[in-house]
Amino acid sequence: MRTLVVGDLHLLGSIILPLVEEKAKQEKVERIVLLGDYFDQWGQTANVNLYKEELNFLKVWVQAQRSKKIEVICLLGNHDVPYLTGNLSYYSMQDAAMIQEIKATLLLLGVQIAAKVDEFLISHAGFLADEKPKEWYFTAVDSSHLAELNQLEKMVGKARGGSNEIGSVFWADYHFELAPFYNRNYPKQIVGHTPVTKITRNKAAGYLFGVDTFSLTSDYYPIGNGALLLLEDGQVKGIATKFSTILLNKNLANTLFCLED
Ligand SMILES: [Mn+2]
Repeated sequence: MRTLVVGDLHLLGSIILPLVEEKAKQEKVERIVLLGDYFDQWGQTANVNLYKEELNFLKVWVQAQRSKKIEVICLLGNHDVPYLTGNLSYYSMQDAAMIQEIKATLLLLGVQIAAKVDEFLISHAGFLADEKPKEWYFTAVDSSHLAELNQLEKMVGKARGGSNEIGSVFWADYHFELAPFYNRNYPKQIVGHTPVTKITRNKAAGYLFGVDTFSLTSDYYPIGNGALLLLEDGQVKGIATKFSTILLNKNLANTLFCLED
């Protein structure tokens, strides 16, 4: 089964997901894995309209793919978990009604922590060292998991400014944690979370792929080239998109994240 893996969205789904849809069609993809971090973007946490529009876009888009019999697996990132647990971060938006709407939609979409595809373990940030995914990580989360989700979300390693020795599946840094402390039980992993300029493979760590190619600098310039990862029978291929050109043009024309009332 051909699977497309999509990096962190950060309120850019209305730009990214149509590109994903186009490539999914061209490549005859039957499964799409979203690596999470649907929300939060530099300087936009008070922009309730943006959250509302992007949340709605995500919901409608995922449901449309599923109705076309494309399996869509929605993984959870460190920017999504606070909206489920209510334990908000400084980078979370604060509008109470919107937070409830985000939580309800994430649960409706059936968000989960990890997925296993063709021997690859896929998650937002990755499983480090001797960390093992629990059985429930591969199924949709529900209210009985909130305490454990909160614990995992608080495990931030030193490489990301936290006090833990190493980060959890929501926080592991690709370069400073996941590669040097790579998990010998799960050498084949695909992750987002750490911005990369292109699909990145760490040779020393076996088959460790970083796919966070849509993240932006704080002044909204694309860091990555917007490539997607295609997985077929255990073989990995990069799929180019027009993302970085679109972003650059929107940035230059000053049409990104317009506040409209
Ligand atoms: Mn992210």
